[in-house]
Amino acid sequence: MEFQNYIGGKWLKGRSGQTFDTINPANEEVLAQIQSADIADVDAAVQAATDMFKSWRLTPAPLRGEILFKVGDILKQKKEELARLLTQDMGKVIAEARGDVQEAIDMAYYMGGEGRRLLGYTAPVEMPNKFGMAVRDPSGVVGIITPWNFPIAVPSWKIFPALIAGNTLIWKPSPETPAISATFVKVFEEAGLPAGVFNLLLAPGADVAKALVSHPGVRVLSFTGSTTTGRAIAEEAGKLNKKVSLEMGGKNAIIVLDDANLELVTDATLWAAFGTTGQRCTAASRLIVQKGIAPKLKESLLARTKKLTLGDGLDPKVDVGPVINKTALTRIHNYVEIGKKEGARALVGASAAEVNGKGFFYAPTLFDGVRPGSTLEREEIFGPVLSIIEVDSLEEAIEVNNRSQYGLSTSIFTQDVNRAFTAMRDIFTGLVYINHGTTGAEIQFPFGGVRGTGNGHREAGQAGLELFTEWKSIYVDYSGKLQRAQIDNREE
Ligand code: UN1
Repeated sequence: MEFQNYIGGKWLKGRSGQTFDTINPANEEVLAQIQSADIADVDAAVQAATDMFKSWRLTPAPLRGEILFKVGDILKQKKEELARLLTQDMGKVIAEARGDVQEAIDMAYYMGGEGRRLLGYTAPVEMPNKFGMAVRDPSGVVGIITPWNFPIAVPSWKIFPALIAGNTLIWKPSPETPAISATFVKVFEEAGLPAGVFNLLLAPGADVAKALVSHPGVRVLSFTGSTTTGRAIAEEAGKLNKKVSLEMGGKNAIIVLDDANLELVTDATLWAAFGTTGQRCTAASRLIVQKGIAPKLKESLLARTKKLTLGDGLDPKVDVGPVINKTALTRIHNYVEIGKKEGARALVGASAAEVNGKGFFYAPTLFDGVRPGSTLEREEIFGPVLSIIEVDSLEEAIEVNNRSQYGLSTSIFTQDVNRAFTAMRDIFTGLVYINHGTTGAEIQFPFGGVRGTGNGHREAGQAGLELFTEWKSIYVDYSGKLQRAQIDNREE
């Protein structure tokens, strides 16, 4: 297979003349060859998006919505095909890959419906014979930079609201998942999205993304990825006065109180910690457990973790797929070694795993005796490693949770409604779950985090429109005379 860049409605070899490969992490075989874009392609893509903005912005939003509905329909038809390619491109198990595609289908229809809403508002004004309203304008040309862990779902949170609001865009997906990214773009082409509205650049390394970030023609940037990259983007974007949304690291916790349902907690924890091989922004990597239930919970988690089947995600019997690449394998193992040195005890896992002698597999790992403040407790590992931290009370659990430099998702298990509501009030993260693990956000609610996780923006839901629209307040004075706001029409 070969994939190319999509600029101004044409599939093109990159101007760099170079190619790179995408590897299936389950068997290390080359899945596809990719034509690599370079900086000149960034200029061409921004030019195409800029030219097309003039007419796309004026296309009535309900008609833009109809194209998005069509995208949703095609995604639905091709769900299985896309899911299989997604699994081969990045490794997640097939059931999760279907979920990844489903999230895009949900978003296509949700934002398609926004074509007949995109609500602004009117409000009373203080002068007679005057009218006031606030409407949403598109922001302009948008640059979208996304990671490999949700190669369809996460881009969808950005692409669909950007398009429905009348923006044009350039998408630079992760070089780890170019095959599924290009295949996704083909769906928009098939749905009849006009040429130049949606442009795709595929490239390894940071040059193309950097050129996109600093390009004067790009007004808005939406980024999901590492904290280091996100901060660098924000600095550059700040200098250029761009609007930028960042969605970065997490160190999500599941809090378990003594009265929790043990079986439910075990199911939910395994899913949140080891689903997607721990490579979710929302993955649970800390288990903050009240001391009374800790021995039983450890026992049940240990027994169930040992039973997890690792392997190629296309095999429906497999629970845990590979991690994305060799570098990830090494990084995860380094963290495990640091954890041991800092005195935590590995109950299971703690090494790379052997699966047919191929692929990048790491054994799901449980660490006991993890101290608040230690490396395992603080840093995002982005792999199948769960750290167990024991606490005495709900208050202590919340304190440990909120001390994290990140603040994306926290869940709590308790059957006591008073404690559940206390937790809802006092947990400071963008997502809070009661009696469910840390993952599983639905697209109609805002997604994002506080502290080091983000920079105050939210994706998805109605909140997801904010980045891609500019409020325009319009006043119409039909009195035929000068009426000064705050001054005229007053008694004093
Ligand atoms: C991510 O964690 O990287 O909430 C995105 C979930 C998915 C999306 C997760 N709907 O787990």
